[in-house]
Amino acid sequence: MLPIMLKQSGNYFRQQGIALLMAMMVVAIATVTAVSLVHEQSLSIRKTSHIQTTDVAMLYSLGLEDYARLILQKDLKDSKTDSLDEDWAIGIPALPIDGGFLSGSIQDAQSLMNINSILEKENEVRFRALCNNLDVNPDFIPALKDWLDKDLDTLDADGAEDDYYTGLEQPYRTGNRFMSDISELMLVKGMDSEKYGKLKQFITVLPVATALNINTIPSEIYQTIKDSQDADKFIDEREKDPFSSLEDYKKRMSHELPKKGMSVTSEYFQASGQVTQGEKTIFVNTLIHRDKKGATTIISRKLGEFS
Ligand SMILES: [Ca+2]
Ligand SMILES: [Ca+2]
Repeated sequence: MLPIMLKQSGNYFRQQGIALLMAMMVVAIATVTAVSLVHEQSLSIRKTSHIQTTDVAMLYSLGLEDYARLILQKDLKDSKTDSLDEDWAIGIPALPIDGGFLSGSIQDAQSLMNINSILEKENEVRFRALCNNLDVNPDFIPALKDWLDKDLDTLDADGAEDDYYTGLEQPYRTGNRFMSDISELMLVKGMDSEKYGKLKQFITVLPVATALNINTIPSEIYQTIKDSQDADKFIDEREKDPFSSLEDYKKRMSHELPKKGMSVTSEYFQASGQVTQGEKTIFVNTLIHRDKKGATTIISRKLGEFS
C-alpha cells in the first residue's frame, strides 16, 4: 500500500490542496454574501430581479476577492518564496454556484515589467530590450518618461509635456505622476493600439518601484535581463525547483543576476474573477498588496459588467 501512496502522493496532495482552496473560497463568499444580505434587509430596499441578479453577482465577485486575500495570507505562513507551483497560482475553473458559475485566478504582478519604474536607468534599458524583442518601436519612451516625471520640461524631440497634449483636437494634460492604470499608456504620445496590444501582457503599473520575481517572470522578461540562450535552461531549472534565493540562482545557473531589482518573493498580486448569474457576467480585477507580515490591502479594484 505504501509504495502506491508514495507514487500517488504528489497528485493526492494536489487534490487535497484544491479541495481546501474550494472550502476557503466557499467560506469567503458565504461570509460576504451573508453580511451584505443582512445589511440590505435592514435597509428594506426593494429591487427588481435584474438589479438583484447583478447584486448577487457583485457579492460573489467580492467573495472571490476575499478568497484571494485569504489564500495569499495563508501562502506567506506556508512559504518563504513565491513561485508558480504554489496554491495561489492554481486558477479556479468554472465552478457552479446558485444560478450560474464563477471562475478566478491570481497573477503575480511582479512577474511583469512595472512601467512606473522606468525613470530608473536600468529599468529603462530592460524596457527598451522588451520593446526590441517584441518588435515594438520604442519611439514613445521619451514621452512616457515625460508623462511620469514631475516636471514640464520635454526630454527630447520625441518627448511630450502639456504643450503637446493641450494642442490636440481633444486636449488633456500630461500625468506628471505614476500611472494608476495600464490603459493610461494609450494617452502617451507615440503609443498606438498595435504597440499596446503587443506589450500589454508583459507590463503593469504598481504604486511603487518594484523588483521582478525570477520565480514567476515569463521567458520574454527574463530575456531582457539575460541572454536568450540562457532562457530555456532558466525555465527548466525553475520548473524542477523554484529558486530559493538569488544565491541559489547563481549556483544553479553559474552566473549572477543584477543585485538591484531582482527577487524571489512578491508583494503585489492581481486577482481576476468572473461571475455569471443568469444572463449577467460581472468581472472583477483587483490589485492586492501583501506586506511582509501577511496583511493584505486592496490597492485598486475594477468591478463591472460585460456588455
Ligand atoms: Ca509563497
Ligand atoms: Ca513630466
